[in-house]
Amino acid sequence: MKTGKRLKGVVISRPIVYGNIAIELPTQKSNNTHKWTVFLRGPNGQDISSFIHKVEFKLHETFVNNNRAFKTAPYEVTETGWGEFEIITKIYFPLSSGEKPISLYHMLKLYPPDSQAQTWPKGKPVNNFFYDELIFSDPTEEFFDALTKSAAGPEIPLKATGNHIFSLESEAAECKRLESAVSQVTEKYNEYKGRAQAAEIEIAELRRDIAALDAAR
Ligand code: SLL
Repeated sequence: MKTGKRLKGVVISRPIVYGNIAIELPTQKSNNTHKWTVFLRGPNGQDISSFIHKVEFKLHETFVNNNRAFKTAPYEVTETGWGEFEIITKIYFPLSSGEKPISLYHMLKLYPPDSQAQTWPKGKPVNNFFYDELIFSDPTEEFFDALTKSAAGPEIPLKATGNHIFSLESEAAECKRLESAVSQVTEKYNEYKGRAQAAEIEIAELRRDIAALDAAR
C-alpha cells in the first residue's frame, strides 16, 4: 500500500501553457466588446488532469461569480467583457501529493500591442500566453505516478497547430525577437555613448577657452 512516502532526491517538472485568447465581437449588443478564453493546459494537449485536483480562475469582481473552479479538464473560462485585468490561476494538487497550491498571475489581453494597433487586421485574435514548468521536489510515490502517467510523447510540439499554440518554432521566433531587441538597444547605447564622449570633449575645450579668456582679462 502507498503511504505518502516521499521520493528523496527526485525532482520532476511538468510543462504547462496558460494565458488567454481574445477576439473583438463583430456586433456589440452590450458594453462588452470582446469574447475571451483564459486557459491552463499542457503545451502539446497532454492530459494534465492526472496530477491536478482543481483549478480556480479568479476574475475581476465586475464578473458574476468571479471565482471559477474546475475539477476536470478543460481548465478554461470563456466570457465576454470590455476591459483588461489580472487573472489569478490557482492550481491545487491532490491531497496525497502534500503539495501546496500554486498561483499564476496573468494579464488578460484584449487589445493588440500599441505598436501594432494600426495594422492589426479586424477580427484577428489577440493572444497572451506563457509557457512554464511546474517543478516538484521529493514528490510522494503516489504523486510521482500521477505526474508520469501522461508523459508519453514529445512535450512541446515543433509547430503550433489549433489549440497547441506554444511550439519550439514559436519559442525560436521569440528568441529572435529578443536578440533583435538587444542589438537595437546596444546600437542606441553606443550611439549615445559616442555623443556623450563628443560632448565631454567640447565641454573640456570650452572650459579651456574660458580659462584662457579669464587669464587674459
Ligand atoms: C479596466 N481595471 O478598467 C480594468 C477593469 C474589468 C473588466 C476591467 C466585465 C464584463 C461583464 C468586464 O469586462 N470587466 O460584467 O460582463 O479596464
